[in-house]
Amino acid sequence: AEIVPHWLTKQADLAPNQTAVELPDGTIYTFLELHDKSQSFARRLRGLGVQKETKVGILSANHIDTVIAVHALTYLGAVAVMLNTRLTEQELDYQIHDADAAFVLVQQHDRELDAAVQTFSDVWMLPEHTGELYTEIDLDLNFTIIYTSGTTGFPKGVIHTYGNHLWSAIGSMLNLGLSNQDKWLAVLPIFHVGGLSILLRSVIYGIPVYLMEKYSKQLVHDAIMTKGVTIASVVTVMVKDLITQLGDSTYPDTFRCMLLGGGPASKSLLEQAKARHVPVFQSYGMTETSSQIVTLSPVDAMEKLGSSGKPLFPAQLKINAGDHEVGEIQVKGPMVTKGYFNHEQATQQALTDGWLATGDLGYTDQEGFLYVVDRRKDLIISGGENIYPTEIESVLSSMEGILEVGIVGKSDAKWGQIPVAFVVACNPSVSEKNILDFARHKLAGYKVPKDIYFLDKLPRNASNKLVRSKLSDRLIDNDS
Ligand code: S0N
Ligand code: AMP
Ligand code: MG
Ligand code: MG
Ligand code: MG
Repeated sequence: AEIVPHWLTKQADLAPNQTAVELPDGTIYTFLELHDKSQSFARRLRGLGVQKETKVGILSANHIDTVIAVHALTYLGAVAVMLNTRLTEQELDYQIHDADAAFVLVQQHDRELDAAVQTFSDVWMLPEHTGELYTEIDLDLNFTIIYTSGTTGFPKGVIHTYGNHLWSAIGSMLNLGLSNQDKWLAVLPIFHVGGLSILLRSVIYGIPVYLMEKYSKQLVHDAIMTKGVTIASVVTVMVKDLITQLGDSTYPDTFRCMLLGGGPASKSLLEQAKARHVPVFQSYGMTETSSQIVTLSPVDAMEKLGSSGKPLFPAQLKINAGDHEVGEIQVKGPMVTKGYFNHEQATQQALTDGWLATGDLGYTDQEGFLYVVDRRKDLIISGGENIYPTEIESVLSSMEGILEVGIVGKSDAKWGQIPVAFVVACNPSVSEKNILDFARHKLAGYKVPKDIYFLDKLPRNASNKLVRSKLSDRLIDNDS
């Protein structure tokens, strides 16, 4: 096994007085303080039976305690199951049980979960238990599990080892560079890998994170203008907002990178950003690749608008098609997951000799730059959140009075895409309102269909498979 010194302990030694986390209210935690608090939290968690490989759910916004909890688990060799706060209780229960989480850490008791729950303050009240804490990190050990929905309709837990996260952080740095002035804005939720990876880069590089709990374009704008932020990770909807907010001003020169990921961005948005001197770096990545795996470099960012760039230093990319033709994007590298938790078959389907079949379609140009042209099968991305049609279809089909359902994405000026439903009802009393009430109880808000169209039957092919493209065509007809 590959062993490195514990990364937070190492930073607490190398740069004890350097800021590790800065909050908008001005509170600062140095690496030494973060180390001390994380170790203290770990000793309290031990009283709850947390030990090597214990799975602990974390369901929380970007709060300092969330950061401490993630690092605390590393001192016990435990696994953090990062849970999306936008999900319903039913959706959360599924993930919590699938991941076999011993309990869930939350900020407040505001959800009725079918699981043991501990608030951060509950844990802070527990006594510290003695015993060894990890002084080293085994890079092959599992560290985090993050759920991502699959084409089958059920989310699967992507496992990240410490090595996955370390190599991801190294790959990012070898591309973007590192300055001792760097400060990375974390407004993306920590429960997705895009947010989580910022925390890990912070301890691996020894740079501060500017941690924001709630997104607003005004607050993010102000942070970039006045708080010395040099890099910010964002999704497309935020870029749109921020360009509007920027108006005729320009960001400080020290703001060197707006790292854009989590989904596509239109050429026109990228052009607007370029015209406003906003240093947008498009990237391509996914939960399975522990964040970006293909990113434009600073040198190419302005010249290769629309491209997601080249595979990062420790990664490879291949497309099974003729030269420069569109095919499925395959990636390989030490940041790629070893698989899905307890889903051996799905793991085997996704990974072949270390190559991850992403399901996304793209091509590379003459110089090897990647252009992503279409997403993995039927995936809808709304504001950086993924929505799988099958998941919504199976939930709505279970409603009484509904015979069948087809879900497709509709383009939306704000969110990029939104889900809409085509419903075949077998009971005339089923209304749009009934369906939405039902959906809101079972599905995260962003998954609830924004429009419902009633049909007599759904378009199916000869083998009786739903043909969603025909539903999408109807949307275009309806709009025009
Ligand atoms: C865009 C965000 C911040 C919007 O949330 P906001 O404004 O806080 O909403 P609320 O005030 O909570 O709710 C208001 C209403 O809006 C609805 N709503 C909220 N979000 C969405 C949404 N996404 N789609 C549709 N509707 C939404 C609420 O439901 C509410 O409506 P009502 O009242 O009717 O309920 C928020 O959505 C957000 O944080 N999005 C980003 C999520 C994210 O992190 N995605 C990235 C996931 N991918 C990865 O992590 C891998 C790629 C990656 O690593 C990466 C990604 C980006 C940048 C860098 C990297 C990297 O490689 O490092
Ligand atoms: P997630 O695992 O939730 O982060 O979702 C990752 C998915 O987002 C990828 O498989 C792609 O379908 C999509 N995606 C990520 N980056 C891009 C990009 N640059 N262009 C288009 N789609 C993207
Ligand atoms: Mg996902
Ligand atoms: Mg908001
Ligand atoms: Mg996504």
